[in-house]
Amino acid sequence: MREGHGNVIYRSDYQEPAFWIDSVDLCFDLDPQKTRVLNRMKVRRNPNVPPQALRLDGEELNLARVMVNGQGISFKIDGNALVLENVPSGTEAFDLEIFTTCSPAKNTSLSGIYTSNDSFFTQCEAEGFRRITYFLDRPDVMASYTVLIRADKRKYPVLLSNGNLVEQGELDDGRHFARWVDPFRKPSYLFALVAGQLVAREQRITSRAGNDHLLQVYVRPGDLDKTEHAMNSLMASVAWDEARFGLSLDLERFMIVATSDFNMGAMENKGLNIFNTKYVLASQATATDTDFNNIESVVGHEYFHNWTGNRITCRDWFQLSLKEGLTVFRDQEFSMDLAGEASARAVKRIEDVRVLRTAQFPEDAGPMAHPVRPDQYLEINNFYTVTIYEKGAEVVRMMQTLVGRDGFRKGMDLYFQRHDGSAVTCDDFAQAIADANPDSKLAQLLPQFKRWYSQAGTPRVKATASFDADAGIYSLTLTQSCPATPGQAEKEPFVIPVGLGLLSADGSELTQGMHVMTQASETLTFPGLQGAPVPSILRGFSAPVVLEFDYTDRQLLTLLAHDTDPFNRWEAGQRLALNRALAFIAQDGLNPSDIRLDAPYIEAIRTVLRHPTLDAAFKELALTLPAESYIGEQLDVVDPQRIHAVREAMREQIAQQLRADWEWAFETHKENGAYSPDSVSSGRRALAGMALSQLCLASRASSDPVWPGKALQRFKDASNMTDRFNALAALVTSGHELAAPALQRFHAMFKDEALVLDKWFALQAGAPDRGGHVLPIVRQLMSHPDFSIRNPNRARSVIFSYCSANPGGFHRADAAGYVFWADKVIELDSINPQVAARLARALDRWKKLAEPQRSAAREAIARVAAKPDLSNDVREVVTRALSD
Ligand code: B3K
Ligand code: ZN
Repeated sequence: MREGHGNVIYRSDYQEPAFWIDSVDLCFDLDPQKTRVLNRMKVRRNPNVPPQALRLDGEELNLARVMVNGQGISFKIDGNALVLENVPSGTEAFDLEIFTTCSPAKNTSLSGIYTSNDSFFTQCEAEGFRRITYFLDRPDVMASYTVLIRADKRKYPVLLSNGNLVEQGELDDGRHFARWVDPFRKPSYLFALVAGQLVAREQRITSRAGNDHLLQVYVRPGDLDKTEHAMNSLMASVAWDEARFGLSLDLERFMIVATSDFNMGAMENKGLNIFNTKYVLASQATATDTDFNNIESVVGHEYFHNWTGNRITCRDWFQLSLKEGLTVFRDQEFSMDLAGEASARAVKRIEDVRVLRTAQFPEDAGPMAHPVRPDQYLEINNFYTVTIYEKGAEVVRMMQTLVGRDGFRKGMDLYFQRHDGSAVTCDDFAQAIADANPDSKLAQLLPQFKRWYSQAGTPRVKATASFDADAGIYSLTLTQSCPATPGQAEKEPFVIPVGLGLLSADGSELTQGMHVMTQASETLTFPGLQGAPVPSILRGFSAPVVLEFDYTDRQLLTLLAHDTDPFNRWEAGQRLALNRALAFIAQDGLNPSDIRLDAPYIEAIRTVLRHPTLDAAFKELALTLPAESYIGEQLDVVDPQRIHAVREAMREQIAQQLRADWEWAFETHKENGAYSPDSVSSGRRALAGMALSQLCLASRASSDPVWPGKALQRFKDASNMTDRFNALAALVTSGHELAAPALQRFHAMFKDEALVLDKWFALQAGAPDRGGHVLPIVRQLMSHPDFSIRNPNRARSVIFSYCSANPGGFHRADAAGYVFWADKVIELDSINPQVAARLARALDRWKKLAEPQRSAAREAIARVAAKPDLSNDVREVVTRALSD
């Protein structure tokens, strides 16, 4: 590590803070250029820690005054810290007053306090509060907050902060004020302030517990008609947490505010959630079914943090998954419970597993691999990862599997009984779940189970089977291993719950159960069988592992047709497709256009498509081929362009061979009556959209204009964004000439809808590459008048859609994709390091690339790494990528 660039922080170095801050009284005079912040705190020494100077965190602040108990005091600035050597020596509380200024208008990092569309917003997690005032900016310092906001009344009529509004009124010179008091102690990362011209949808509710609450969703004037779904999602969240976990809303008022400039999805500030507009605004004309679903789950997620994150928070940032893994688990359960019946729940489970496998498994196998509870970091913002979130959620899910749903509820109750109001660790959580279920497998195996928190890497479970026909005994041997990850060469065996079922050759279920694996290798025997069964292993994806089993095609076809576990039914279809893709990729000299899919496979997927009782949503998932990135993960050496070509060729084959079936599917699913985003009608739209896309693709080979013409018509006539966008995408992804006028028309229709324009940009930057045509389009898009690299949503819609979501277009043999990537990482780093560091991760897996891409990618990463003055964010990512 080069000196003077920030240091690596280690979990093992944790110490309690040397001081506590009991209360914070903040006074803001808002001005975009120069905002004044007066911070008056009650501070006292922590008697558990040896006496030392008070070191406060601060960044990008202009310090004007420091006073202790009303008197000036000597101080020094040491790097980013404000150091006070001479604060009172006893353990009595003292008053500390600090006056600083900062410039929200110049803050392009969107961390701390910043302006967006002439309004003020804050983002403090993880370490943004130190960009607002000097503080002990760490989650274990919990204080009571009072906030006075003063600002020009005409420009900033709405002034919001956490908690309850206790006073408001007029000031001289057209200014006004509002005073907010948060009744709960909180860490600084949950502080929030919003000021601007905003309007709110309001809803009064009475909770199960009988209390009245005011719910508000604030947006810019003109967007109010797009807030109904967010409000409904919020009401559903409040009701669900009461019903499922007995957790009620603890505030009189709960506010959501949307902003179009936001680094991530949303933020759970106490009583004042701040959201990316993408996860608030929706109307049938502008948002797709996926958008509606995402809004429901993100609104739920942030709301559920009110208990899991805010009432009980993290002791230190290494414990991040304590709140994130648990809250993702809760939002997944919420969406499943709202989806209703078993098949819709299974669809949600499949979607969640798909995210885990296409994003988290590669992370766990790459240079940024880290345990669910990491041991070290350079920049904490780099650790808001799919491992902390999604794998963390799987770890919580396994606990629920081991103690049962009711046992898990008991565990949560005990967790709140023990720790409400404090900052705790992942160990505390696991202990509470185990202690509430003393007779459970979790309690018996707790130390071993907790290896899920400490060991990185995706475990592999290899299954081998044999059948003794004479004795009628089937034996299944399960062997687990886990590959080395950075800093962790050897791994100990995990506790792995393995959902199991056995099917007879004709597809009827013989037995089912849950086996909890604890050893490196275990053999299970099943006596009394008439013939060799078909095993259905890892049902429901009961653990976040890679399951290796040499299924025959015949076995997979049986599972695809008959498995009672919908997850494994879907998985069987994926394996059939994956095996074919891998075989084609490996076949030397095979030209993708010569690919022929075998009849049994085609017949099997035709049966799924035509199935009389399967849900449309399930069919759409089952007929979607494994993602290019997932196929790549199965290979030691990756040629992304070949993977793309093979997958596209398979798609085209399926399009042609099932043409009549796709026509049937489109005709029978295209009409869905009045728009509603429910799971049944959204599933039907998804399947109709897929059918249309396949029909446009099939027309390409025959140059038949009928289906592209129908797609254009549907694009024009659609009454909702899902159908309209699917039709547009069908034209764009099939490369049809009608795509250009349709894109033009789409832009003209939605030129004032930022979130829809993001879709327009993303569709073009992520389109299937034909002979390298996408990169020039990406460059053109970046000089489009509607493009701005400073807006994270827009930057993601073009740059990320190309670099992270379009492997076939990005990994060019001429390295032009990588040159573009390096230029953009460097450019973004000087604007917004968090966004830049996300982009930097697009080349995480460069070591697996085939030549010439491998060398070219390394060169591009090295060029970024050589740049002086990189942020810690980007430096950590590229340094790790280049290390062995
Ligand atoms: N807790 C925030 C994420 C903060 C990210 C900081 N870089 C949103 C969430 O997980 O709900
Ligand atoms: Zn979260």
